[in-house]
Amino acid sequence: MSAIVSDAARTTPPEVTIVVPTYNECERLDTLIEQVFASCDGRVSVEVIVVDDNSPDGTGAKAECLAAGRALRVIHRRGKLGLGSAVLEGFAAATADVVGVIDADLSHPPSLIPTLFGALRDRELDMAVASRYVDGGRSEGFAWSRRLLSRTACWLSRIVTPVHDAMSGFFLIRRSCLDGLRTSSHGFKIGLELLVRARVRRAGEVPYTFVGRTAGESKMSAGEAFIFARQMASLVIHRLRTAAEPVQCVTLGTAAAPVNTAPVNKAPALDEIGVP
Ligand SMILES: Nc1nc2c(ncn2[C@@H]2O[C@H](COP(=O)(O)OP(=O)(O)OP(=O)(O)O)[C@@H](O)[C@H]2O)c(=O)[nH]1
Ligand SMILES: [Mg+2]
Repeated sequence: MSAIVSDAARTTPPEVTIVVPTYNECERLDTLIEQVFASCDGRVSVEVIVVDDNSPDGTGAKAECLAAGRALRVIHRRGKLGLGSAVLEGFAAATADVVGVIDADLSHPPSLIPTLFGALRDRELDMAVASRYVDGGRSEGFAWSRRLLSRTACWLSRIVTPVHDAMSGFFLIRRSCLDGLRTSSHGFKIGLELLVRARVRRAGEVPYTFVGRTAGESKMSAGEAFIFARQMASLVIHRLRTAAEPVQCVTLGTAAAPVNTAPVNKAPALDEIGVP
């Protein structure tokens, strides 16, 4: 691994490690990091690992500043090596038994992290996915063309997984499910990859409101559609070749899901979303 890891000293492992992959996310990173720690405070112990691909806008240096006095580490990679590999590299450096990922652009509400963690723990899930496409979930500020692409990709992904929002980039997974994982994915859809190739037997979807990026530039390109098509073909072949049990999927709750404009400590209680 070519990473340089700073500030690794911890004694008690946290309950969850949140990986934040970044490429040119200088504008929103401080808000995101504040919200992650504020949302988890007193509810779930968290460490954050920022995996930055030598962002030209100085995101890596900014992340180092934000690490001072916090359970936050930064992995600096030599260049833009891709979202999927950034997430896996962050997972490999994690110290918690539960690992997760959240985008740096505030499209995902950090206030949902304790809810996802509670669902994973209390419902004995292997993976808890924040979902736009179950009751109570929605998207805001997302161009219709992107919505169509996302919906189509999710529809296609039902060939290999029962999860409704397999394109979600916001999820938690037990680290033990990653044992022996073999993947060559360098594409965007690492959640889908894990749903099919990792040892996930029971997944749960928790509704939330996705908010389209309001700062910085998208890293999504036309090339990603091609990479997705290749990824899907490979996953279908994998499914046909392996006799793995299909993933069971449960949908948790239908109550109004949080948006990231909500006050950071006002995450819904587990019983509000149907987690006993
Ligand atoms: N380390 C790393 N992070 C990346 C890379 N590509 C994207 N990211 C990060 O991954 C997250 C998701 O990327 P986005 O550009 O938001 O992709 P998206 O959510 O599909 O599309 P938009 O929100 O419209 O931009 C963001 O935090 C990005 O900064 C990469 O090659 N390396
Ligand atoms: Mg985004």
